[in-house]
Amino acid sequence: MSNHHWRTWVLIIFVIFAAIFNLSQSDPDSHHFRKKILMKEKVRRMFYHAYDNYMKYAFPHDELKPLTKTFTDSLSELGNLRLEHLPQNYNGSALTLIESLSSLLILGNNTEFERGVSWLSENLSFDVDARVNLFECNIRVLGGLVSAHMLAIDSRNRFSQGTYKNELLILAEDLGRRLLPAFGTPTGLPYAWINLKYGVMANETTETSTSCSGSLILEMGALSRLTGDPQFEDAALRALRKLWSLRSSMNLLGTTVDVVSGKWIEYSSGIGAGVDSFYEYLVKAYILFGKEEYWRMFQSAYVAVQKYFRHGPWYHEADMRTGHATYWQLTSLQAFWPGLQVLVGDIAAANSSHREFVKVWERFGVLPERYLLDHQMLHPTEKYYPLRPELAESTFYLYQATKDPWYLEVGESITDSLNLYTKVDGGFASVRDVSTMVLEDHQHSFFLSETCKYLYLLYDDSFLVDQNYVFTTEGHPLPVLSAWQDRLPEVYTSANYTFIQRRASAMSLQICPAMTSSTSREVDEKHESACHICDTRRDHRCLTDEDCGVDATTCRRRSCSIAGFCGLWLYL
Ligand code: DMJ
Repeated sequence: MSNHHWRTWVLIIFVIFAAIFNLSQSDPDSHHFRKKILMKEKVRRMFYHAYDNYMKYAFPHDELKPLTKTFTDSLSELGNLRLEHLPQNYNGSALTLIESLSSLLILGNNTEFERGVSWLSENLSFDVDARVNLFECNIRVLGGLVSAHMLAIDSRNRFSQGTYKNELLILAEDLGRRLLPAFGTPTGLPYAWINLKYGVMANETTETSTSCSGSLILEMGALSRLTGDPQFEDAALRALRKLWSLRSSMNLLGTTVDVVSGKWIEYSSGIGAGVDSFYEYLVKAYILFGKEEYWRMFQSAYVAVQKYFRHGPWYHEADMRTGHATYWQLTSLQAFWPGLQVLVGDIAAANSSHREFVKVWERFGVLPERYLLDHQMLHPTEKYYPLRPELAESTFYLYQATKDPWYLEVGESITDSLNLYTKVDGGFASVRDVSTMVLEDHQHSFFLSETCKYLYLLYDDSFLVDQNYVFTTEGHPLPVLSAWQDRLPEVYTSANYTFIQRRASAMSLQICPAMTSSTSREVDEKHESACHICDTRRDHRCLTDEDCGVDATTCRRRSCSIAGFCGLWLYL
């Protein structure tokens, strides 16, 4: 071949490569594919920075103090704001390791998972004189163990042949039995606190929260199904039923209740602290166990939330007796709500709330614990951000439901903020004050069980491919097994498609928030109605405004345009 020919061929090959390269640059799919790989690596590095530092400086204690590179035995401190009855001789339960197990598997690190399981099997004991919060211990420790056990025995053979002998389940059952005395109250509502060695302490407080007594059913139910001992599920279900029976005529619950008298102590509630996972567990228990009872409770509770707490994309708190708004505050914990709405198919509402949380995240760099909506300012004392997962969690669910690449960008911005503001040499530190970004010496275990996990799953969901899971409120996956279903929920059977549509859209029937008149602040009955009213003609064409319905998201009446289409909003 002549020199000239060579040059022509080189040029042709170059042009072809350049064209392919250019095509892949401009192809949005491959752009997102590359972004996912990049981000997945970023999140993986984040997880291991947190995990390795915990293992180096804190293990087998509970949590890492990343600034001083030391540890805290914090199980007894969780939810214990006044730091009462702290144990003297407690040396930790490897809390962060337990919380990391399912994340390790999702990241594909079977070896480290197996190493963790063997250490726990040989060393962990719950026979310790430690007073713990029932809710926290249930979601973090019991949930972590039960989930890891189920993942260890599933068909993917994650263990080197025959080395796993149900040790995590044995530990979980032992812990479950130590938690049971908490339910020994006249109402069946459990005490909020229990000593792992001695049971309920003398003069223990009888005040508990709605989430503490109403969100135990996933872990306790799973434990019963795995051990064949119904006591755990029975106790959790009895408590849940009792709590539900205490609802007001508006289907609202308060935030705290007395476990002996069954009387409400705090009548105001919302979807955040002290209540959040109650709603979450109703719908997730329905998915995991297929019991219609959970769905019925959820549906009524959800409609009440949309009606009395919702204000546009925001949710305020209200008094369970009157439905009147009490606190106009955004809290960081509320950011899980759009994720829950995705589970029930209420995507439009989920998306609009999620966007508002993202705006607040972007304004401060992270989500402040509490933000005063009526004054548009930070709460004077609750300015912290303890590495919470809720926004990442909702972002993951919304991406799963919509595949809208915008959510990948949100995940990127969350990841970048975490790396920028909270990463230190010894791990990831909580933010004490979001207005100054001063840090706190604490890496919470949920950073590994939830925050990193949901961010990772946003970019790599291969773990979810051949199995359906319900994620507990602490981010621990529980496989959805047909053997556990009372009856397979209709939403999961494809035979009756019309029914599925009806069921999915039952939640999409947006409920108009209960309007309060600005002067008397009395509930204006006129506005209390389901607000998704369809157009009278199915093709969205119209002759007059009367042919158009009411918009599901804004609750505003739609009007008929000059061109004869429904769709322009008439602001009432
Ligand atoms: C987690 O421990 C759980 O998600 C719980 O339900 C409330 N939130 C924290 C993390 O923010």
